[in-house]
Amino acid sequence: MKLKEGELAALQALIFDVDGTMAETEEAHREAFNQTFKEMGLPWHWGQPLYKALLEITGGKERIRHYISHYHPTHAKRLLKGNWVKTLHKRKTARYVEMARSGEIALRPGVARLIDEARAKGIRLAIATTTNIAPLTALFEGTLGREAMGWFEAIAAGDMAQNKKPAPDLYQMALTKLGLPPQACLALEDSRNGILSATAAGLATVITKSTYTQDQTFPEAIAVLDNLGEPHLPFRPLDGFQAEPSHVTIDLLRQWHAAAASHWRNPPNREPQAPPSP
Ligand code: XBP
Ligand code: MG
Repeated sequence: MKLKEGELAALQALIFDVDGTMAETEEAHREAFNQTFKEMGLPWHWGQPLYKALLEITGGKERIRHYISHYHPTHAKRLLKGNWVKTLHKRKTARYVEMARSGEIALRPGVARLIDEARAKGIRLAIATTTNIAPLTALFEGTLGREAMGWFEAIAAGDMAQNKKPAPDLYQMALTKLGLPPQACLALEDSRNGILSATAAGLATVITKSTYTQDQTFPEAIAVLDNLGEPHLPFRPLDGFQAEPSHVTIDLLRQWHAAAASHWRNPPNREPQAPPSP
């Protein structure tokens, strides 16, 4: 679908991040990493402060490689050789999948409700996540049900793209699969790497901060909230964002999306146009 320059596109799709946005998954990922280190006889343990720093690197394999290079440089040559990291990560994924499938990770407030409303109102759904398909499928099996994978028309996950977040690749892949321009979509994210990725793909982004991203700032976001809220549990606006406490509905997202679009068309600090040459 091609839009004319500056044309306002109605909201047609939501693109969800998964880890941190749909569910607070990172403690389960961390636990799965630590269990795997133990199982493989490694004297490593990722506590929360260290894991927070390591989350700067998206993707499990990339995170392990970064940890080895920066925290165990003398072993790096040996450990980074061949498929050792891949094997470790495969075992970690199996552990995480077990936890997620068992239902021990809950969706965050408002996520299931908003997905239901989007489906009922014909708003299309997509996913852009750095985690791989197996953890994503397991999370859905443990929460929304196995059929939920079919509700998302476009899934861009983990190793499907060459570059993980903050690169735009995963969001660009989701947009290509949807066949929509970024102006017709909204991204839902929880992290700095996530919003950088979405913004670089041209998407307006709503942030719901997660456990590990509380002290991150999101000047690019069209809204920053503690969560999506429920009718009985309103969201709290954060980072100076002005809104009546409420729960995020499709109508509210449409309003924010339209306001963001008019802002893009008339940016407040636009450079003065150069006068036409005589
Ligand atoms: C989430 C991640 C993921 C998980 C681990 O980032 O970085 O890598 O921590 O997943 P985002 P895998 O929410 O920005 O997509 O081990 O499956 O790679
Ligand atoms: Mg995330």
